[in-house]
Amino acid sequence: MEMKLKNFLKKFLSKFMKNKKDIKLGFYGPPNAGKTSLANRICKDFTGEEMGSVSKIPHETRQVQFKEKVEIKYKGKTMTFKMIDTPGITTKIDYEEFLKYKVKKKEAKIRAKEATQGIIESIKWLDDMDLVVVVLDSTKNPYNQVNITIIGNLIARKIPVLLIANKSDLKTANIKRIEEAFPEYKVIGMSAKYGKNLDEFYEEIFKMTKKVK
Ligand SMILES: Nc1nc2c(ncn2[C@@H]2O[C@H](COP(=O)(O)OP(=O)(O)OP(=O)(O)O)[C@@H](O)[C@H]2O)c(=O)[nH]1
Ligand SMILES: [Mg+2]
Repeated sequence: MEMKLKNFLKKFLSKFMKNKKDIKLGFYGPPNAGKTSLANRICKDFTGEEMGSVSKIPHETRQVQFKEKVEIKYKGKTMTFKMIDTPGITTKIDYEEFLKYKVKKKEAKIRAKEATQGIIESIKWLDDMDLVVVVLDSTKNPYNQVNITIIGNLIARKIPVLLIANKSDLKTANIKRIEEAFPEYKVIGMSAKYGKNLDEFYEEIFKMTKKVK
């Protein structure tokens, strides 16, 4: 009985005294995995607006982007999030990589510099997140230093993590490989591009909000 009363008071206070701010939901991961595509889909569904631009050229997002007051409705419940889309994290940025995409040398050098700054910003903001969605490209081997470092950092900071095995629509997608690389974490196979499995995504995000400290 005492426990029930305690829980009730906690809920009551957080609801009516506004002592709980919007949940900060971050999208993290390597470049080109589909972070912005996923964030856009959610934003568009609930606000009608997009979050940022998407491109096949890596490091399209080079600055942390915010979207405040995104009210997500799922199964009769509504929760308000502040969404944060971040620049892709990688260990090496070489301006020559951009030349392959027909970006001019001068522009490529600027992009490489901005992308490097973007990674620093992404990492700086990590501590501020309440929940983090790590978006991975499921056609790629997930077991690398960057992914392990991002996930390890989140765990050390006690920030709940959800892994997205994105691009499940592609033939070479391998969701199982991600599950096996990170067996301790929940993995959802989805396609941000085609909006596949969004329901499972919302279900899990709502569940995770209960773990927010
Ligand atoms: N086939 C397929 N392509 C996808 C999917 N999600 C994203 N893409 C494509 O992957 C590319 C990168 O998508 P973005 O959303 O820009 O990826 P990002 O993780 O934000 O990339 P950075 O901003 O560079 O870190 C684009 O060409 C997208 O159209 C998906 O589910 N399936
Ligand atoms: Mg992006």
